[in-house]
Amino acid sequence: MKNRSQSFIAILLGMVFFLACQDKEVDEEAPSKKPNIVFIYMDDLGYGDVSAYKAGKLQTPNMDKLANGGVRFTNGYASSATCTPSRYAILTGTYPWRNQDAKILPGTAPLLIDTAQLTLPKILQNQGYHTAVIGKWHLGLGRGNVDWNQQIKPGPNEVGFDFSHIMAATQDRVPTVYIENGQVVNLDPNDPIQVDYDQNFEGEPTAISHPELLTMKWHHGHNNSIVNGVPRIGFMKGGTSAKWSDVDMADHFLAKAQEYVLEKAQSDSPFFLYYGLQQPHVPRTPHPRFEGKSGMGPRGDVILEADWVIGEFIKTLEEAGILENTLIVFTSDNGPVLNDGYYDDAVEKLGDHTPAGPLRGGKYSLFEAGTRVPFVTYWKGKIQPGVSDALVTQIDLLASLSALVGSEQSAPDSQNLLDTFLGKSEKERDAFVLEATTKTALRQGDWIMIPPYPGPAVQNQVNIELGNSSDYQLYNLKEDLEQQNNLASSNPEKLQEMIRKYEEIRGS
Ligand code: NG6
Ligand code: CA
Repeated sequence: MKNRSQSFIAILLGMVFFLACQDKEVDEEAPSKKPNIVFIYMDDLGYGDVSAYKAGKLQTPNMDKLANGGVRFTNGYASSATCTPSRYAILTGTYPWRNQDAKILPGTAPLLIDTAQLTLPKILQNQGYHTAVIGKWHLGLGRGNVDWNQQIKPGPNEVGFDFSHIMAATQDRVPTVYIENGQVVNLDPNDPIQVDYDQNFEGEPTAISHPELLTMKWHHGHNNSIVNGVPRIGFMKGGTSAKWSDVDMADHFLAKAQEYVLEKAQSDSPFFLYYGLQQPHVPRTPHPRFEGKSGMGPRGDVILEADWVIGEFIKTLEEAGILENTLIVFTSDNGPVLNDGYYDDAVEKLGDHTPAGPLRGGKYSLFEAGTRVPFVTYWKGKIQPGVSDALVTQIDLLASLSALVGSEQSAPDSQNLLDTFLGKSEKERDAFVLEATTKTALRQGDWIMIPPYPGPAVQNQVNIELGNSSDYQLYNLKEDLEQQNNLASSNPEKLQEMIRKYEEIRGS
């Protein structure tokens, strides 16, 4: 009896062991957890600023690692030639020109995204993702009249981010403090912060009243409050202990991003990190480690700083063992500008570097350099390296990534180009209405049509051609990437076709 029951137990144990092994095998074969998704979103980085695009002289080895190891898009577009509208579009999958408030925002602007609106981070949250934004926000906070000394809401945490560590607007706008989950970091309650974009606070020095306090000189705009010797847009008083150090900003955001991914690498759920770098937007304040490194002045130096940051960040993903399970989207919110309001030698020391590559225009422009930006998808071991000429836009990331994570949620303007982003297809967007300071143009196939607009042909302060003309403009970008031959009068059929399509989309 004893023997029989013993052998019965042995058989039972054997079966349990066998089943356990089976389970393990099944586990190993099952698709691993959903991929982490990281956006590395640059600020004002041009098509020619990334050496992998072979269109400029600056060397960016770490950005190149992404670009040459993933799909490098040559027709990848930001939705707008300025920051806020592009950021609005990448998060909502919606054309920014549908929202008349989607324009460059002051630091005191209310939250631009409706808290009821669908956003990419919300879609990902619904699929079990932990979501975070670290870096530049510039989409407004609160509902107007924010008290910076209290909990600031609504903000990123109310539109889909579980964690936020941000600068409110831009590096050149007050408040010059970091805000974590709605709280100003390191704020001393005895030294409250006040912010105003119309009026100075009595007795506070400005760039006009105290030019001797400046370590960086302003060229246009940027003559209000002085922080760290840099004159800013807007007035600010108090909050001394909370003020950021400009030269440490890159290290600061990097440390936060590293801390976040290291923590989430331990977790069972995937994460989405929207990492908004501040470079090479003005004021360009490289850490002393990078000063003079590019030989192109601070603009080149901060791009090298950002490149180093990206290299460190990728190393962190690698060391955490999650690089193979992380899809990285690397791109920029709009095209390049040299003099954007400070005397910082960006023009003088440029040398033979071409931030826009062969493209016409720049930031603020309807011409290609305004919105055609470096755009890369990278996923080690999953995406085959390659170059794609397919027309893709940042608006399409919402529908595409929604499909990737198995969600059915989407937004009407966003097109599912997942296979293109994964390098498996050349399917492209059928048509795209790009935006530049509230003006719009139609990009479709090899063509772009720019309607007539009043206004100067060139914005003299920044020295950029804006695309304004009293005539229709029609360019074949395949044959004329530099937009030198306006075919509007020689190809009236194409022009009419483009106008019809443009009106159809704008009217919808
Ligand atoms: C402009 C600023 C410019 C920059 C830009 C926003 C002046 C004269 N110019 O108004 O320096 O801050 O806004 O850039 O103030 S963006 O990349 O965030 O859109
Ligand atoms: Ca920008």
